[in-house]
Amino acid sequence: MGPLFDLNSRVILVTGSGGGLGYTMAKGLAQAGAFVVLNGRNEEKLEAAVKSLKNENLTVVGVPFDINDEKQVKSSIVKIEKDLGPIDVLVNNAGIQHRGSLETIEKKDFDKVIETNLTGAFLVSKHVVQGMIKRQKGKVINICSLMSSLGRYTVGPYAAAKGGLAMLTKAMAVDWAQYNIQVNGIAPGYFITEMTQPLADDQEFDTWLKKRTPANRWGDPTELIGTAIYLSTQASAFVNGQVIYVDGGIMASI
Ligand code: GCO
Repeated sequence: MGPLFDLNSRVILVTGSGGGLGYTMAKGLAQAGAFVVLNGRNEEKLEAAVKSLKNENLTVVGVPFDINDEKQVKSSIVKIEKDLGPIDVLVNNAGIQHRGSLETIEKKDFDKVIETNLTGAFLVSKHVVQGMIKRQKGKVINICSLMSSLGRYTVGPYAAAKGGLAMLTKAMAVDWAQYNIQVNGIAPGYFITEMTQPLADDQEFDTWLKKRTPANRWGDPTELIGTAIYLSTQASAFVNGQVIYVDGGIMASI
């Protein structure tokens, strides 16, 4: 890959990587040479994910913690850095979806989406960045969404959270660039995962989405790996506060 894209001996923490896009990005970063720490709340699911990557001789470990529990976040990061060394790259991927038109959404459900998709990224970043500031070096990648810029009927709480995450990405970039820490975002368009499978199974939605997407198709989760590698390496040393839309052209089109 050459020094620009070198990930060998880098420690990368990917939150919410027991499945979905997080798992695929964790696998791709490990295949590119990184030591990847997978995370998730569901220990069984996390264990299975780690086992499957270890079966491919990838250098990974699993550290279960809830990104919404600051005590767990703090103690887990201390343990990771004690056992494995400094976290060079943090990928804030953990997120949930809760669909429903806003006038029907319960406050507790709205709060949960904001807490997990936005506040969780702040909490994990706040504790990982302490070491990055000391080392004057680090990378943070926030997994935003097409919904960071566009709404879709019944996706209000998620759009509010992901819109906030895009702005938090800029705010983090501004606060931490002085310490040689680059903070950027990846905004996936539509990829088939557990979260979107119900949409892909809906013939009407599937037809609409393919027409709405200039590339006329759903994305393959592995198509996010290249951007994740770029934003994790020296290649993006002077890139700060950018959100890269990996969406088959949706954001470019009316
Ligand atoms: C939905 C989907 C989207 C995708 C993705 C698109 O209901 O429209 O869940 O929110 O998950 O974030 O970028």
